[in-house]
Amino acid sequence: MVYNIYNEIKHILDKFDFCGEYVSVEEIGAGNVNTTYKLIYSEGEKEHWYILQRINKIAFRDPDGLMENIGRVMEHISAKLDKDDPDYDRRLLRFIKSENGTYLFSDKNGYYWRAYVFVSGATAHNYISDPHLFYEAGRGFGEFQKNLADFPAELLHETIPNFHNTKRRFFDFVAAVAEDRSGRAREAEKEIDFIFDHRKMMNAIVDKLESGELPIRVTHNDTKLNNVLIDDATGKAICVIDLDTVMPGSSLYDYGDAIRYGASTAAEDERDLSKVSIDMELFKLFTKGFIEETGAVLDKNEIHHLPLGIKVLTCELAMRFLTDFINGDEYFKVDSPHHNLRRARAQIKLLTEIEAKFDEMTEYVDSLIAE
Ligand code: GN1
Ligand code: MG
Repeated sequence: MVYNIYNEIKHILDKFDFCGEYVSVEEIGAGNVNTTYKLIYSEGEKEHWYILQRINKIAFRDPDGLMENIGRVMEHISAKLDKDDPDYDRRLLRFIKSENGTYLFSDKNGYYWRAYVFVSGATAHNYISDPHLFYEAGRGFGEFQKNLADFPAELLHETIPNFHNTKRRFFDFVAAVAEDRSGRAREAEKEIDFIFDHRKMMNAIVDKLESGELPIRVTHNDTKLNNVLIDDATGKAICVIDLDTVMPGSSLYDYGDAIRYGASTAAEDERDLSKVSIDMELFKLFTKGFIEETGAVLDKNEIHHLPLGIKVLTCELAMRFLTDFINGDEYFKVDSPHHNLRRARAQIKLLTEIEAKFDEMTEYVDSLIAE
């Protein structure tokens, strides 16, 4: 098995400036879009660990712009960190140069690759083993938001145009249903109706951004639990990763997507819908960590509306999974032909639970707004 993976990537390895001799490769990560490998190299007694990633070319059409964004964001964040902190290096993504002098290599098949130093002694958790982890995730993503509060948004490329533009995504969804190119729409009639019924709610953030009620901020836009590394020794958030979608957006997106994924009582693709609900303790822990970090940079009305982000992002993801199911699984990695439909159903159930707790969530968030 290791042998096969090696064969898949061996033509890439000598394109990057890794230290020492190749030892091993392992595919890692639970990413639904890019493909990620962990590499081990050795130099005498010393081991060097790296991450190598193949960027999904359907999702990301402008890898150069994407890497330029990450470079700028890293530079901005590094200026805010304490250079004397022994963990300074572990708080940043350190990319490895490729043979062409940039941080990207494009192979014969048009795939783009990049590599960076593996952040040692830290874990990207897919599930919450200890509730405190989610408080730290809130702090980690909150700190990221805070550090970018003064970043000039106009410097960023839009790596996936209209990424959280639910109005545009709704049109894509309607077009997919109308075309029904894989003949799957009739299997998902109930779910399709649910999305139509939630259209107005789903547009609420875009409406508020358009009217100026909510400010545009530089946001991460993909704040799943496994996109913040937690230090194994201290249990503290150390580094936010997966920066491909850092773009102008809303703080509600980052907050909402993190709770959608992390405070759910079941996996994103759970089959048994009776297990899918929202864990209010986890919701509170993340919220506390997030507002502790961002309380001084977000405005009060924005904080008050944070729970709207949970509803909108859960609905958006239900719609994205459903669209991809109807289109024949073009975008997300799937384990079977019904995987995207299963994901959509789990998100719909989750949204129903979130709607039932919405007032309680808003009350809690309001209780944390500083006077
Ligand atoms: C994708 O690859 P990953 O798992 O970090 C997706 C997110 C979705 C998520 C759902 C660029 O993120 O938007 O919320 O799957 N990323 C992109 O699991 O589309
Ligand atoms: Mg990821």
